[in-house]
Amino acid sequence: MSRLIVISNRVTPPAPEGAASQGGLAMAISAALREYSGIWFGWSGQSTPEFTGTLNTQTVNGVTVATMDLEDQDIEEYYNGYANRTLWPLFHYRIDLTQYERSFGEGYARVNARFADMLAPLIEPDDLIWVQDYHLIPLGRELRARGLKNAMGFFLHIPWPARELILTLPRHRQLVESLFHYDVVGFHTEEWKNAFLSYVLHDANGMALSDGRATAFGRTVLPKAFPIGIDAQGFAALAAAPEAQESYKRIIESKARRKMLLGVDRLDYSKGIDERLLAFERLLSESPDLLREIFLLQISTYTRSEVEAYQDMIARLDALSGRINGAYAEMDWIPIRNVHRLHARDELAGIYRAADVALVTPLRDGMNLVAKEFIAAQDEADPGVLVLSRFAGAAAQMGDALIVNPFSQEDVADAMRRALSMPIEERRKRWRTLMDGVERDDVMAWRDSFVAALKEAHASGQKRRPARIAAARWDG
Ligand code: ADQ
Repeated sequence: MSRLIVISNRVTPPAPEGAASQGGLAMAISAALREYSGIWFGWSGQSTPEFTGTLNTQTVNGVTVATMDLEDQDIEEYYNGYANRTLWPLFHYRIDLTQYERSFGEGYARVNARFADMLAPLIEPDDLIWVQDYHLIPLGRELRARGLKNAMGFFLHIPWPARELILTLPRHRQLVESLFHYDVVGFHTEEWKNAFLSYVLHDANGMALSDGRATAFGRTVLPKAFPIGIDAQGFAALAAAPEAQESYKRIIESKARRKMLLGVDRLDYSKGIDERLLAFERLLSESPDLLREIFLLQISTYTRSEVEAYQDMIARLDALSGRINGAYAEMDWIPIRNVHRLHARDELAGIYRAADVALVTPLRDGMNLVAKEFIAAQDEADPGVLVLSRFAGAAAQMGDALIVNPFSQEDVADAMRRALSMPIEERRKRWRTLMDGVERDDVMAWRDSFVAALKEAHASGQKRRPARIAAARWDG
């Protein structure tokens, strides 16, 4: 069997069960690699004043991880710069927050070339190469320029934006052209894939072929939707295990028979946390009968602390929840529990299980794994209700959730009201359909369908590539 080489910006070795949680992407990659021999390659998360070019290799829980440190300037220009100040906000429709700086583009190109230099010697001809996410779009092109002819796929974990937005990016053509050096480019949904195709057809003079592939820039690629999932059975078992019982019991006791609405997010402007709190405030103001009967547990963890757009988010969230609590709290009831703690997986599973309603209301999200984890953690005899944004990729698969427009406080408040009073039969029926989908389209299915498409596209495509690939410029 071919080895699977997974490359992502950050490599976080698989955590032992129950340890502090990894992010969504890390969870998915650990699960994907567990059954394949191969390597997980990427940045260690550490920095050095100068780039050392040293590779650290270790095997953790059956997964071989190879990491390198980056230098301080790389982190500033590539990670905090092009990745998180340019591409992340742009791809999440926040051009007001998007920064376009030439030095960011140069750093992005330099780090992708470093990844290719360090990775290329580890690759064997039969290896399947699977590059993850927006940090590494040009990596395939860099590897091809170093002579690699392997099957090579790319998966984008965030939305692909509308073409009107991506046209604001200097050197957008170059970014898209890079994707045509892969055999397969994966997206979470048809919507993101179609947005990519729209650029290819209208702005790159490309064509969509009848077999699903697209041509442009003299090359052919297969763009395809592969919705990511979770380890559904593993997570469901975790939620029912004794370790999860502890957090479950703590919540049940502290609920004092009140109903709990739950939000769990990385603290990010794309997740719509402020808007959710405002919708909750609206619910309190419109439904006096619910006062003292409900509360919102909002768990949000701080990330990307070096990027300005994130720095005032905690203060804003604390001020907003403080204001709402000040207006509505009584001596023995607080409407919002505002928590910034990172929870262990089992603890989190117990919290999901104890919730009556989950509020997953991002303004824009590639998929959103919290929605799937919440469903997997429920007790089937008494399941909670999922309120889900139509702008999360997950909405394309989870139509039995209460689908809302997160920009409308009225819409979200109405959905909260409906969720809180939903009869048990309807809750069970909706949950069953959602759980069937979460189990069927799990992370193993995601991995297997991507790898199968990659093998097939590579075998049938065997691309004609020019012998020499011209050097790319990213300083525009
Ligand atoms: P993220 O933006 O990180 O992922 P998401 O898919 O919701 O978003 O994953 C978050 C993960 O972090 C979940 O597994 C969740 O359990 C965990 N988490 C969040 N807060 C936590 C806390 N306080 N304690 C413990 N764990 C916590 C990106 C994209 C998404 C896409 C994923 C996977 O932005 O759209 O779904 O990649 O492709």
